[in-house]
Amino acid sequence: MKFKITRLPLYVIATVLFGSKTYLAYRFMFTIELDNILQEIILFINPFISAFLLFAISVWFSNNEKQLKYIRYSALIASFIIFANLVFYRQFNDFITLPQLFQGSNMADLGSSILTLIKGYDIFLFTDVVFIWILSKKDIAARSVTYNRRRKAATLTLSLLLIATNFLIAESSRPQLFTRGFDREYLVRSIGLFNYHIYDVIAHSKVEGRRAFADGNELLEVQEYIEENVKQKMKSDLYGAAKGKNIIFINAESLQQFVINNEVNGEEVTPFLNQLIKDEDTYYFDNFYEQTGQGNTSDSEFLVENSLYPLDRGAVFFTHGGNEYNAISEIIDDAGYSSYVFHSNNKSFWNRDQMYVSLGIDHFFGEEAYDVSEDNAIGWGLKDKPFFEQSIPYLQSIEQPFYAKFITLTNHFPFDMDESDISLEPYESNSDVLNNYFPAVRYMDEAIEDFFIKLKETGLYENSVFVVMGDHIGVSANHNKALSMYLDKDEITPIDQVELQRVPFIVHIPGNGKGKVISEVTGQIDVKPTLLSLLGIDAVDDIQFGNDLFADNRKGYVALRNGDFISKKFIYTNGSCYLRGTGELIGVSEEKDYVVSESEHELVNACNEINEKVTTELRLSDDLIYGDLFRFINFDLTKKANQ
Ligand code: GP9
Ligand code: MN
Repeated sequence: MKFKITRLPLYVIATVLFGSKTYLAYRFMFTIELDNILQEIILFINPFISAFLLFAISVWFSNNEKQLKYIRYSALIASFIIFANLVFYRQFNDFITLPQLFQGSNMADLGSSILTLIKGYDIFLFTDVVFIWILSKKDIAARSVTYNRRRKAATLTLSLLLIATNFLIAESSRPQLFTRGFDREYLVRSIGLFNYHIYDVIAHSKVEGRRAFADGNELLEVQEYIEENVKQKMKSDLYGAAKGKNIIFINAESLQQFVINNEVNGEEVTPFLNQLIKDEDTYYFDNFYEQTGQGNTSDSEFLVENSLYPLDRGAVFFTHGGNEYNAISEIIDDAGYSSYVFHSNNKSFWNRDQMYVSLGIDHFFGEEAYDVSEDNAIGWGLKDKPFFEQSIPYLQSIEQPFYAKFITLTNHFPFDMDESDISLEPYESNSDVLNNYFPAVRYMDEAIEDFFIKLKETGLYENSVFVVMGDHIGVSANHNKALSMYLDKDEITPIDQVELQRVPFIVHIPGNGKGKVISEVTGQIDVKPTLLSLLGIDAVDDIQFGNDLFADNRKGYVALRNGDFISKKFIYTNGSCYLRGTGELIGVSEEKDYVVSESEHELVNACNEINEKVTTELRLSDDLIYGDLFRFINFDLTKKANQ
């Protein structure tokens, strides 16, 4: 019998078309990294296997028309899922998770950003659908199949066997793949987008179940771990240095450390912050890491307020916005502090309105507190200069002492600026995102400077302590080529990638006079205990994972949300451990599978030891959140008992 395309049933044609399309999308539209030939192969086969599973179901429809209808609609819906993931990926460099789907308000608020994330050539994702659609309408008899029970069962068995093979190769190429859910790119690369989504749905239902089954007994392990591994015995010299003073916390949107003391076109990017850092009243941490996950700004807020890790999936502000917490605002309440957040964006963005109540924040000055017009807004809201300016009267009117957090917004992806606000020429490279990042950062720098000037005029300056912190990276790995050019490097190595996660952390204490640059490895998890110590507040029974940055006996490492970590000696990333400083790879890894010497063996052990702690710490923090375990502790009682 001669092979004739006209004889092929639609479910087979659809498998080939949709499979090829999906492969091309993975390969050329997403920037999925492929390290070896096995990964190339697995990425190539999984789209066809998933497509076969999807379309082969159609043979069970005995009505031929319904069979074809199922194929065309499933092709359309599945294509849309790829498209939605692609748009999301361009923004977050990650794939959609189920909790994120419930962040509909965020998606809607993306506004101008979302348009920049959709490209004309995305239409390619629907070309196969058009073909499938036309074929499904033409020759119904030729395109549909009428199988007997045995053939139906055989088709199903074949698709399940293919999937099982796919899963087996995936699991053997990276053991524990299915237990380490945070490695989403690896999951998609190995089992495909659709199977990943199924995996995600199952994982999410488990999360819901965990809260229902938690009974508080899990707290014991957490408390023991903290007692042994986190708690510092000594107080710092700066303990109480801000007692009774206001705290003015500036959450600087997308501010990365590499712009500090750096130049573009021969001009400083952040002249004000550079000068602030040099000030004798300023402590500047230049090895301070952001530890956020998918929740971006909200994750950085979560870290700061609770000194707990954000979740590995979704934004904890959304998924666990109704939990009990023991946040800064709740603790300092007893010392007579009230707490406020200023941020000129929709109040429900990141579910802040709900989460701030859970965190014990007294008042949230959101968008409606500001006079926002076409002239003074860009991107998602009010520009930073009018934002700070309009915040001053509020700040003057609230009762002191206060803890006030200001969340800036202008320096946000895609870093669009009005011509009149640009005072630093953009960089020149193949990435507009990086190019425009610099003038946007400069604008924020100027806005913060103006804010300081105004605060000095109002007299609030002397009686306040200032913190400036970058919330998370602004320029993602998608712009590495341009970044390497700017940073004068041949390429961005895995170590560079980790180091790019550094953000500025600045503590300015007017009148202190002992400021300096502190280069210890530190991170956002450490902010809460540091602030409490500055205020001279003991939260002895607090359950948290950070250290006072000014005191000794710190943990000595910073865990990133994906399980990577940085310690004095090591940088651990992508499953490999490197010596910090030299960048030398140590121990067994995918790239190097032998141990050279006795001393290297010791290093491997030391690195493994930290790795174990990091894994435990992230797990315990997740347990606290998933089980909503704080509901089993009455911190007021423990506080009283300690008085
Ligand atoms: C939105 C602002 C920026 O209100 O916090 O959000 P991001 O995308 O950086 O999380
Ligand atoms: Mn942000």
